[in-house]
Amino acid sequence: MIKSKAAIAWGPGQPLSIEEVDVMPPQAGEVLVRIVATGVCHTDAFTLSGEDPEGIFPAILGHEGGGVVEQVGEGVTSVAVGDHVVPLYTPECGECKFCKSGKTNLCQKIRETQGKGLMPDGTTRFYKDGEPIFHYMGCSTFSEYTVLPEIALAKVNKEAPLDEVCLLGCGVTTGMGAVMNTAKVEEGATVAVFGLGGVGLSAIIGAAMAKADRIIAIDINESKFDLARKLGATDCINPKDYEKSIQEVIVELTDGGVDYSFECIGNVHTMRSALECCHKGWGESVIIGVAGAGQEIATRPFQLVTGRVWKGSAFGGVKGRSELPGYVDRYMAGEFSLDDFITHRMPLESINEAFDLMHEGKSIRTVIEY
Ligand code: NAD
Ligand code: DAO
Ligand code: ZN
Ligand code: ZN
Repeated sequence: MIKSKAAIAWGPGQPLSIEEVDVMPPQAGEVLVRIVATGVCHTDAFTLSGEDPEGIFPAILGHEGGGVVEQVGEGVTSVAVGDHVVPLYTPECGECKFCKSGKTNLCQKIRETQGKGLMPDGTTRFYKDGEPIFHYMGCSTFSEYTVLPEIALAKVNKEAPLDEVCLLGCGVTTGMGAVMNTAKVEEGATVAVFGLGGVGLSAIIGAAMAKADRIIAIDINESKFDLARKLGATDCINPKDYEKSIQEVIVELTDGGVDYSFECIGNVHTMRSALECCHKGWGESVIIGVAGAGQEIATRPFQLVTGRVWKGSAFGGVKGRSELPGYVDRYMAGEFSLDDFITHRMPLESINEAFDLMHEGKSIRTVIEY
């Protein structure tokens, strides 16, 4: 057992509390990881708010990390002490029906226990004064030391700076992957991106890499527009500037609608706008944002009858162990930048400030450095 500094979420709506926790040793098939850095994602805030139907407390949140393997449990063969790793909330076992299907990245091998905040054997590795603390999304990167199943670790290039490629553990891979894997945007396409946080801006990077002709960026916070343009947006639109609906505005701007749209907000109304701004006959809309518990999407079915396609994407459709290391290598080769995303850096002790900055719309990503 070791001691670890961690930010504990004791309950919904409460600030995180920085405390020392006990971390139990990795069991068979598990790995102890020292987290070097972690991003703070909107989904952490969503769970902390109490809106997340899967939210369990007390828990150690965080799922956008980069770290170093400290110790391996019995039978672990694919990573070794000293390896650099990115934790995966979407693992890849390679042997379940989902992994073998070749159709999805949603490995289900440890889904049941992960959803309950537990390791695959049904227990937790975190304790505070003898009381169990739950894991979060199988990652819990808001603890300096965390334990993950081997199948939930991507081994990445040791040359890659962990305080930057940690962002590939969620937001950046999600946005880029949704464009390149889920939608498969092609050269010359017209694209609309709703929401210009870490995920939406990454979708813009993906669309620019795919050589989309026109990339329309939509947000109600205009302070995001400069960076969106720098990353490749050709048009930036604030829906509040128009009397008519944003879908009508986009349909008019694009001679009938976009080829692809991406909802990167988590709002069921903008999900509808994203679908309805797509071109009749072929436009595809990808939902990436996570909506609150119990919320439902709506549109007129005729929107789909007339050829628009509505789909969703988790972690950009990326298979973490086999494909994420390639994203890290592409970053190292200079194909895209992560610097622009990191608007703030701070120690774990200041993590509540990172949540405030996100809520105030002042950050893209804050990186917590241990
Ligand atoms: P973020 O909070 O940094 O960004 C959201 C952006 O949406 C902000 O710029 C905000 O100003 C804008 N926005 C809010 N309401 C709007 C509106 N009505 N119209 C236009 N713009 C509006 O969030 P993020 O970290 O980029 O995450 C975005 C969403 O993606 C969240 O819902 C998050 O939970 C989800 N997410 C999903 C996955 C996945 O795998 N599907 C992965 C990561 C994050
Ligand atoms: O396999 O049923 C499942 C769930 C997999 C989790 C995928 C979560 C994607 C969206 C959550 C936001 C991620 C930060
Ligand atoms: Zn995330
Ligand atoms: Zn699997």
